[in-house]
Amino acid sequence: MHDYQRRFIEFALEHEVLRFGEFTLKSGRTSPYFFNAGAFDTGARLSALGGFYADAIAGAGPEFDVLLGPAYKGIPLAAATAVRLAQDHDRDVPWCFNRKEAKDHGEGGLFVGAAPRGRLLVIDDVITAGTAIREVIALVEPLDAEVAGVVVAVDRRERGTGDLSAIQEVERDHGIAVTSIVTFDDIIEYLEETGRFAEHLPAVRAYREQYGVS
Ligand code: OMP
Repeated sequence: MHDYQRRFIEFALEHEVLRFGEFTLKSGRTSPYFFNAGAFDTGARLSALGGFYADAIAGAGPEFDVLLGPAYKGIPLAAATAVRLAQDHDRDVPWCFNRKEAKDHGEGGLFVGAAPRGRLLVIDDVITAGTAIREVIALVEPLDAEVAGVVVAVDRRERGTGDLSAIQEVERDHGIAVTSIVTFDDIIEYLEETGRFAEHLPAVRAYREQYGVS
């Protein structure tokens, strides 16, 4: 694990964005942990989060033309990432987001901000079973654009429909590179290293055993 990944986990724990307990996921699975990006709920926290995404993109992200933040949760994430790419990495990149419902007056359309053309880099919070990310791929299909990559804060590394992780399935089916700031394995490594939240470790390990990919 890199130092910035450890700092990210500590930052998420400090603001209770990453919590341990019992949570029902969108997929119906009962998880011993949950990452709620919406809990980065002040300007400074959102800016710091954007800084982690920007660092991940600058470090390992694919080539892209426009950042796309899928509604709703991806919108502030893409905005904060664009700001920090400009501030910290001297990269002033165009960014846009979609509406959930197309607007038929004013400027109209489904997208707001820069025109979603060319290679899009999707900024999202978490990938579990891959449902949300497949919706974004479908959204982009009619456009003169392609999803070149996806950056998420947490890759939960859970199996999708088969033995591969949801992310591996997306990479295989769509040829899209997926980058994450941290994975579930990094979170477990952090717990093991520090001894923090030791009481949750058995449930966390059991969950990886049941739903994780090796
Ligand atoms: P999938 O669509 O199954 O990949 O689930 C991803 C979505 O689940 C995210 O965009 C979140 O809305 C939500 N989620 C979290 O935010 N944090 C988690 O730790 C787990 C989930 C989830 O429900 O799986």
